[in-house]
Amino acid sequence: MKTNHPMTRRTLVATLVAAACAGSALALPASAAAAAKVSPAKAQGKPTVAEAERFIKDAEEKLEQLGLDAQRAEWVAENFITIDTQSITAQANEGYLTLSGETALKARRYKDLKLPEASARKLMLLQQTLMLPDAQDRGAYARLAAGMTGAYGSAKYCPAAAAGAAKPACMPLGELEKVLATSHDPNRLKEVWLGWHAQSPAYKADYAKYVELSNKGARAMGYADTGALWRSGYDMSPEAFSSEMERLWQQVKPLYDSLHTYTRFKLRQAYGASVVPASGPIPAHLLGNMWAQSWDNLYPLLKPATKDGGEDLTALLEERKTDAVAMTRYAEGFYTSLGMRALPATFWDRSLLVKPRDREVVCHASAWDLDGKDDVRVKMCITPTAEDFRVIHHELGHLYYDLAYSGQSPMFKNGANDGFHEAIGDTVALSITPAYLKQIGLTKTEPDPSQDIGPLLYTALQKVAFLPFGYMVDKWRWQVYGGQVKPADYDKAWWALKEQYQGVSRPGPMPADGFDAGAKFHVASDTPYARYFLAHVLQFQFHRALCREAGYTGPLNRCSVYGNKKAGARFQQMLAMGKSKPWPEALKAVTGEDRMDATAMLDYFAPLKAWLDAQNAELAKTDASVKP
Ligand code: X8Z
Ligand code: ZN
Repeated sequence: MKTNHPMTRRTLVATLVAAACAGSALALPASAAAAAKVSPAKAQGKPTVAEAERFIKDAEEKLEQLGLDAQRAEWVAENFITIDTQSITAQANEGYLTLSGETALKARRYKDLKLPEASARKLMLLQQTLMLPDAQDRGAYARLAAGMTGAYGSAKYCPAAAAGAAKPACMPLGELEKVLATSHDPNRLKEVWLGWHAQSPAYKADYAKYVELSNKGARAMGYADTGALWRSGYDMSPEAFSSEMERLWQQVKPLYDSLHTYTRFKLRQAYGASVVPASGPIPAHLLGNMWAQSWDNLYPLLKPATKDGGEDLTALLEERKTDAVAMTRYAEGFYTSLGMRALPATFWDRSLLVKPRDREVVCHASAWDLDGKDDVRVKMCITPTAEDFRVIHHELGHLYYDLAYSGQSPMFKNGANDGFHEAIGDTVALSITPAYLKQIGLTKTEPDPSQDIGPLLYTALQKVAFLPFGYMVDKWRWQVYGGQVKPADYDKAWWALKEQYQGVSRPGPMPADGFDAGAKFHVASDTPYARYFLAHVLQFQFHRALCREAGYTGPLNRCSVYGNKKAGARFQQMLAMGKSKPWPEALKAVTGEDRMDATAMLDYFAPLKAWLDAQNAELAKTDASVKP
């Protein structure tokens, strides 16, 4: 999620991520300029193209340096969660926010000039930021951001002691997630689910204050609110972006509905009709994941009875005692097989790959670039599971993107849009096929293609199940930032969306002071989320295109581009463009298409969709046989 350029840093600058339509001048309230005590520009008289070019060059260099300094402070804060490191990162972010706000204001002086294309794009990107004129507001904003990230990272559920027994140890998120992934005891699942969701109310008031400050900063730059600023980052208007999201969701919804219906039937068989209703939403604690965002942990309960699901990668990795470095080496090996460079030695020296025993860290996986060149790192608490095997490929995707565009000028050292950044590693991970695992010696057998429904179901439980979650998180934030949802209704709105889109329900009544959205990392750390929805669509589009480039014509789920230099070169060509062009051009460089399109995902899962619909028809007839 983190990338090298300050433009993609998730707290202060997460909102800067991409481009609005060129030429859409953002109306700056005169009062904001006055309050900022920043003259629109020092220079007097009519601005010239040469002056604008100098301004842009100077601004992007200074912002890059300050952004990298802030990034370094954040790296330390997330690797050592203490009151002091939070204070240091807040100060660094505040400094960055001051400069980016001032720069955005000054940039307006050049808005009527006819600049070369690249400069015009940079000028537009420079204005996609918050602008908080008041130093106190900036300080408060930065401190709240650091505090919430730290609070999330160190939160734990401390179970009460049973009568007469010793108090059990407090459980960090990783342990709670493991219970949700492996236990089939609905009471235990509910306990850990509720236990984790009882932690976020501690920073609900901070979040509400943060939203107010953020909106103040967005409005000062002429945006309706921070949600509109986020939606302006896609080379189109915020309204057009909302429509794009909805269009893509409608494309994939029938596939999701089939998966949801099948899952509910199978969970009803496993847990009984008193726990899982015959229709309507599924209780969220039964889906194998704290946020019900991916359901692959349910595979043992849901797998087709008559089909071979292939070898269990988690069991294999555990059995072989594959350590964090070995997991990362497997991922690196995929990228180098495509013709990309080996990771620099500093990556291995400076990354955090294992959860430390003796200090608090933010374990949520992230990828960082600390110098805009090659000081790239991962921070992740790796365990030997199939899930982490995928996640480390995901994180290295961020780093290979960073490395590929490091030759661009600072403003363009970023993904074509943030969905692209999230899609790179996932695209590579789609090539982790049974044939590939056999090729690298991780497995011994390769199931017959007639047995593909099992693996397809497994992948759908990760990727298809994710889609409505990927959509609703920011639907909620757009409403919160837009002011339609006030703090008293945070949970009501959150669960209305969870029920409407995901079809999941809260496993207990909403507490009065609840903040369930805040139990998700990206809300606590204010990382935009629509990017993951886009990435889930884009990765199949990229995969289809790379397989085509490799000359592959069979079913998409059997395609691995491992070792294919031609596909690698095509991918690399897009990665090297960074953000220098509007994203449709980057998409075209790989796929030949200039629209995001879920048909690649639908093609990939077409055999599964047919199978699910047949199963659902059968199960509907036999539902009377489920446990009472
Ligand atoms: O946050 C992440 C990555 C880091 S960018 C591990 N992901 C989202 C999540 O965990 O909620 C990847 C998929 C969605
Ligand atoms: Zn990511």
